[in-house]
Amino acid sequence: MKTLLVIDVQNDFMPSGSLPVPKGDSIVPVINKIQDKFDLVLATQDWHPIDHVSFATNHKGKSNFDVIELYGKAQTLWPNHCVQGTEGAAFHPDLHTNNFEAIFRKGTDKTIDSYSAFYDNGHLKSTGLTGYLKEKGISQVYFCGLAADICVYFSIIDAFNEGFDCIFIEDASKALDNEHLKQLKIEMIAKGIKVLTSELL
Ligand code: VGL
Ligand code: ZN
Repeated sequence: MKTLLVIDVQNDFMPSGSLPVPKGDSIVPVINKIQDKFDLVLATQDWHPIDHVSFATNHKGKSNFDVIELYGKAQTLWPNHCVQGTEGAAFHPDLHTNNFEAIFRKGTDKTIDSYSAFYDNGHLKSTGLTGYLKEKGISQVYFCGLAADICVYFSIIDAFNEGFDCIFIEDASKALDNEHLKQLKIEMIAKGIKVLTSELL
């Protein structure tokens, strides 16, 4: 089953949102157009409680984009974003969501961040997505969404490490930092992850 995972195409990651991804809105028509090339479309939502540990506002004396240490790992402190049940956490209003067979929410535990659709950043808890895909006999997953260099990237790496063939759809994704994405693409291609554009689907 040809499977697409749409990552975090939510209002707060749009240019007018609280954690804007440059040109984040430009991928919405691309994702809408490619959905009918797939037999199964899944999505994720970043879905944080207001007291989430990744929000700078929850750390006295800290500012947005400061980096702290959490469980021995670097944790960037973000502006409040994708707070559960808010407009910012909703999908972009133009995104076609009717075909989404299932939506996996992540970042719901206030004590730890979760960039990947599969595991939290400490690899402590699974979202159940690996089991969902494996039970359906899926061995290959296409990825798109926001932010390409954060949640899309970490989802791809986890999927790859779980044994899935991974394909990154470049023009259906946008990065917070394009220079960073360039490096990550080199790394992904070196591992055997495929990078392609949507006209090749
Ligand atoms: C994301 C930073 C914080 C993402 C989520 O969806 O890429 N980035 N939370
Ligand atoms: Zn987040």
